[in-house]
Formats: sequence, C-alpha cells, structure tokens
Amino acid sequence: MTNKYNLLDLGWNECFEKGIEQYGDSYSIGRVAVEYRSLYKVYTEDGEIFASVSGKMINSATGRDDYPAVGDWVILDKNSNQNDRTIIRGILERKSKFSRKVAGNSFDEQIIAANIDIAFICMSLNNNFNLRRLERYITMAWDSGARPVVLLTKADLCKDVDEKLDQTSGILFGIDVHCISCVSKSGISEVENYLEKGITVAFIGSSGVGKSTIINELLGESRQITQEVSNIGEKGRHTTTNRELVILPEGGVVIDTPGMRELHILDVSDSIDTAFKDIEGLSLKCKFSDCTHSSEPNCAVKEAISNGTLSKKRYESYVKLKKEAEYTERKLNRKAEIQYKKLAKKFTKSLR
Ligand SMILES: Nc1nc2c(ncn2[C@@H]2O[C@H](COP(=O)(O)OP(=O)(O)OP(=O)(O)O)[C@@H](O)[C@H]2O)c(=O)[nH]1
Ligand SMILES: [Mg+2]
Ligand SMILES: [Zn+2]
Repeated sequence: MTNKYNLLDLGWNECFEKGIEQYGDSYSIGRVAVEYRSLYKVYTEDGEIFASVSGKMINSATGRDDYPAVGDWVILDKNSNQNDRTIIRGILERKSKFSRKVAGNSFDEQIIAANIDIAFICMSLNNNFNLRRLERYITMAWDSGARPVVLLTKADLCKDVDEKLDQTSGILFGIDVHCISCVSKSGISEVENYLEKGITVAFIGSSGVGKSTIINELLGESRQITQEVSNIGEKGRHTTTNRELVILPEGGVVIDTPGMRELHILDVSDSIDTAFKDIEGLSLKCKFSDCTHSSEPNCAVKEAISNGTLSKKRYESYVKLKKEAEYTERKLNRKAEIQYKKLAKKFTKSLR
C-alpha cells in the first residue's frame, strides 16, 4: 500500500480550479511526481498511481507543452484503468513553467518543473562559481514565472565567501541570496524560511553543486541519492536522473532536478531585459533611441563601461544572450509556422 496524500499538502489551492468544469464529475485530481518515458507517477488522495495520457490528448498535442511534467496537476479518469495505468484526461493550467531547450538540434522545449513558486538557483562557491552562468539561470527563472532565489553552495570549500557574495549581489537587483554549507550545516535554516505548506520549490543548477544534498538536509534523511564525496570533480557525474517531487515533513513541496549540462535560452528576450535592468536603464539615456552601443556618440552604455560602472564582461554576456534568444526565436517562429500550416490543413480537410 502506498502513501495517500492530502491535496493541500501537495500544494493544491483554488487557483488551479480554473477550467476544471469541462471534465464533468467523474474525475480525480493528482500531482505528477515523477516522469518516465510516456508514464507518470502521480500522487493522489487514493495513493501513488501510474498513469499515462489519453489518446485524445496525444492526438491533439502540438508540442511538449501539451504533455504532463513534474509538478503538474492532472485530471485522472476515475473509471478507466488499462493495464494498471490510470488515464490522464487533462492538465490543469500551469501557474509557472521552468523549461529549457532540449539538448541537440531540436527546438522543442523540455519542462523541468511546473507550478513552482520558488526556483532555488544553486551555484557552488568553489569551481562552479560563474556569474555569467548565474545570469542565464536567473533569466530562465524570470521567464518561468517562479521567483528566483540564489543559493551559493559549499561555502566550506571557499576562502573568500564575502567577496564572492559581493560579486553575486552586484548582479542580483534585489533577488535574495544565501550562502550554504551542508558540511558545516550553515544557511540551511535560511532555506527553510521559504518553505511552508502550499509552497512548491525546485532546486536548479549544474550537476554536483549540491542540490540533492540540501534537499536531504531539509528532509532530515538521505532520501535523494547524492554523489560520493570522492566524485567532486570538474565534471561531476550526474546523480539525480529523474526529477522527483517530495513533500517535506514541515510542509512544502520540493522538486529535485538533475544538473543541466547544456543550458539554452528559450524565447526569453523579455526576461533578459528584466535580468539586465541596469543595461536597459542605461540604453534609455543614450542620445539615440535605437542606439546599438557601438559607434554612436553620447552612448550611455559605452560611457558606463569606460568609467567602470558597468563591467565589460557583463555587457558582453548581455549581447551574447540577446543574440542567442533572437536566433532561437527565429527557429521557434519557423516551427510555429509549420505547425500552424499542418493544423490548418487538417481543419480544411475536415470541412470538406
Ligand atoms: N564540501 C562540501 N561538499 C558538498 C556540500 N554539499 C554537497 N557536497 C558534495 O557535493 C557532491 C555533489 O552533491 P549532490 O547533492 O549530489 O549534487 P547535485 O547538485 O544533486 O548533483 P546532480 O544530481 O548530479 O545534479 C557530493 O559529494 C556531496 O557530498 C557542501 O556544502 N560542502
Ligand atoms: Mg542531485
Ligand atoms: Zn548606446
């Protein structure tokens, strides 16, 4: 017999009820805890079940977005049960969605976690420390609809914590940041302060930075498999392979995620502007409203770089992200166009 769950403990609240009427009366609600290939482990009031999506959902799906992801609230068919699998009839509207471009050449997206309130972006204070990478993660978090909070991990392995904290604060614009060490057990209670019943958080960041170790501290047990201490290397092995949703004893829901090897930005031009508010602010002060900050006179961005108030590296990182986002956007638009044409064809056929 598996655990039975209270939906409120799983993070349910009435804002997820939107659009639920269309499913009639004979359904139950569950939250996706683990995603396998076309199979989902779902937590429900009747226990943990395995489920797969209905044929109707598959037929009408136009992209990854139309399939469940960890953290999703799903509508389950009470009456159907094929080979011990319950049928998922629909996904309730997502409050937030943390996604990335899938590795390789496909421009499909991969949903890392859905319906998360806080994204804990983890970066270690030793060899993983890289402000440019952090900027990328923050940009993704803004785009997801979740609130980013930065955790600088492995403080015990760093000799200049204060300096690194200062450098980090310089790019955060008010986002909270905490230094953590799971060895000296410092900073864990600061993380706990964000957690309460009804809140869902996800731990995101490169492999080996200590995401699962922090979750174990929160759980007070070694439930998430972590890397062996001897494996701390430049290219730490990936330990967490499946995203999994876990309920904390003190309330709150946590989603662990595997380290992301390739971090691509998906359709995020707007979020880039939010993450780089300082540069956007400077652009407004340039003499020409369409200033490209290259050779124009009275350019506030160039002035800020030359007088040292804006780091050249940060500006270059901004330009690079912008270029990447534009490229991805062009590809996505092309894909959307093809999809649209496909659908249009189907519709005109059905009208004949
Ligand atoms: N010194 C030190 N080591 C730590 C700390 N936290 C975690 N580690 C070690 O770092 C290694 C990686 O930790 P994990 O928690 O598995 O890392 P992860 O981010 O979950 O990695 P993936 O699951 O691969 O994405 C393990 O050997 C941990 O023991 C810390 O605060 N200090
Ligand atoms: Mg892990
Ligand atoms: Zn300019």
